[in-house]
Amino acid sequence: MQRTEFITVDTHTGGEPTRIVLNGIEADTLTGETVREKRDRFAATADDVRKLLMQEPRGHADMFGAVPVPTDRADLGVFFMDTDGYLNMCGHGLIGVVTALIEQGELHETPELTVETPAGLVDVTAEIADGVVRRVAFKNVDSYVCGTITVEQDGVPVEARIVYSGNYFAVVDADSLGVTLDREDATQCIDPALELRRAVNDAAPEDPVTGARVTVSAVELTGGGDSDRSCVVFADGSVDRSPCGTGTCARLTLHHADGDLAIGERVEVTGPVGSTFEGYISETSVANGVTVTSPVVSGTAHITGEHTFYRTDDDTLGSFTLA
Ligand code: PYC
Repeated sequence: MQRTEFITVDTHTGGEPTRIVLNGIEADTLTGETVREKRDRFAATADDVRKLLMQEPRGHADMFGAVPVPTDRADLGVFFMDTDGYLNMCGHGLIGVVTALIEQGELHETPELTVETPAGLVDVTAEIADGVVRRVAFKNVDSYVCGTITVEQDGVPVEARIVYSGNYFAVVDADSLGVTLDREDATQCIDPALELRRAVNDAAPEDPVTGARVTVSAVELTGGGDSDRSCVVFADGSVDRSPCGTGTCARLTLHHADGDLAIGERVEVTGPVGSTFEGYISETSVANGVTVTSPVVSGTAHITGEHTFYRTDDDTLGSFTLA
């Protein structure tokens, strides 16, 4: 019997998992100049490894992962994956990766670092005390509102605001999809959110900064009266247990565009299990006539365990999801 091993350290950030792959990936599946190129090479040649570590029986329907990679452009490179594919940027994942790598001694203990993601360079600040990372803040890539789109859902018009914040989000009021943001209703958000994402992507909105066709990867349901509650649905129906890092950036960018959030003003966003991220807009600029924000979001992650996963050649079942 032949056995391949994959070593991971797992974290949760406000309840949302990140399985961080430390060892086992073949170097020739990670070639490329940029982290985006390395991710694309991995996706083309080793997607079975993503499925092995994200899907059942080693993962589960809401598993999330990150692969740290070397880079000359920053202190660290990292790309992100889920049960369905890959995201260009992930806030909860980045907080998890930085926390785990510093606490495990894999990354030099430093309060300031730059991380290259497929979406671009992200500045990270870690609060460290006695070798424990208490909080991680990241200044995201440029974020901006792409526009508003109205789609029909069950014969009713639903308004979605499209925002780029490292990933494209459709931000929608939970009421308009007929769901609540109560914790016990979180899974009821999945189907209406996926239907909305399909409808928005069929309408193919255009990115006002790059001119590219937008593909929304995540739907952020908002609401909750006075507090900023959120529930983010992504991949093929994963619900982010955390308030979602890039989703929080989308939220801040919308608040700023609506004149509800001044530069430097802080907002706390609460996710489906009650965990919170804090964020603010640090500065703005203009690109192609569009106001672009630099959102900063912070949160806390914890290591949940270390794993050595096996792939043996006599185990022919393969990886699967039961959605
Ligand atoms: O934290 O940015 C985030 C994220 C995206 C998808 C899941 N989490």
